[in-house]
Amino acid sequence: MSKSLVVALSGGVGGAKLVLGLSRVLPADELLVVANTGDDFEHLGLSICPDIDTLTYVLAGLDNPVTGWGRRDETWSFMETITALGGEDWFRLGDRDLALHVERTKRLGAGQTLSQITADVCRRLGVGPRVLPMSDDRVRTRVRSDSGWIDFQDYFVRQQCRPVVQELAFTGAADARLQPDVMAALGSGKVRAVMICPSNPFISIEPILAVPGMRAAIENCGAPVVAVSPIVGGRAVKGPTAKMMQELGLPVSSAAAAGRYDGLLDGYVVDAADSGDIGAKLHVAPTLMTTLADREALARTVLAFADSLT
Ligand code: FO1
Repeated sequence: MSKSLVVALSGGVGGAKLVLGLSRVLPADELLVVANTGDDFEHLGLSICPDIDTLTYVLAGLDNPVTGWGRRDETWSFMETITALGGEDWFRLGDRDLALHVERTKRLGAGQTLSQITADVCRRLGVGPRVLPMSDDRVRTRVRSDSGWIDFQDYFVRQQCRPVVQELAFTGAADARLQPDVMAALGSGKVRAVMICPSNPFISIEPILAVPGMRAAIENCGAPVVAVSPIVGGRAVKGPTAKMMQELGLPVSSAAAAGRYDGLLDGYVVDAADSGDIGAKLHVAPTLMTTLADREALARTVLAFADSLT
């Protein structure tokens, strides 16, 4: 039985860069993307799934290359009007992006699962690889700071990651069921590699690993597990990773980021500036992805590295 399936765990912007690279070097049916849903939230009465949408837009070539989230060629009439009406305008929803949230909210209300909706949206947008939520059940990342517990998007967007993070919680994770196609794929014996993409370990990867059964399914899938460090040269490429590590009392290093995956890794790809001992085989390579060529090159690197571990 050929082991050809690559299962990629990813959050939004950072992980999506490697996912795009993988999608350009693998046949569509050999890539399955497991998306974090801990960032999801209800806003203006809409169900919003930022990491699923970022991954979908990136794979569809519709992503906003400046922000990394939302769509390119957007218009903002809805937001302008929400502001004029005194509505909540801290979370910016472009007019085209808004249509997806409205349609998803309607379908969820009609009893469709997030997986069914995501699969249909991907089909309609011409996305080849499968993008699946880690679970169809509700999981929400929450942040405890000195003003108490706050929802993830309130922390990340409304408060621009200013609050000091004392603790993270993934509410609902303990009762969340592993998305069945993800479980089936990991149990199929056809997995070539599990890739942990360079998303924030705390807020994008740990919620995925917190779904009961996910860690065991990965450990028992019969394939190497390789992560790409989100830290380059002692700092995060973007987002609150480094700040969170400092606030959680961790060194801002690749080794500390890998420590969050405690024992799951067979291999770890770190940027030349970051190599240190982490108890898995190290592969030193440039991990900064600025261009499409960088994304493809890193994808080829991690695939070859994973293959070398079997
Ligand atoms: N991130 C921001 O920093 N500001 C925003 O206004 C914003 C809007 C937004 C709309 C749709 C969407 O899918 C993502 C959006 N994001 C925004 C990113 C979002 O906060 C994600 O959670 C991050 O990308 C982290 O994964």
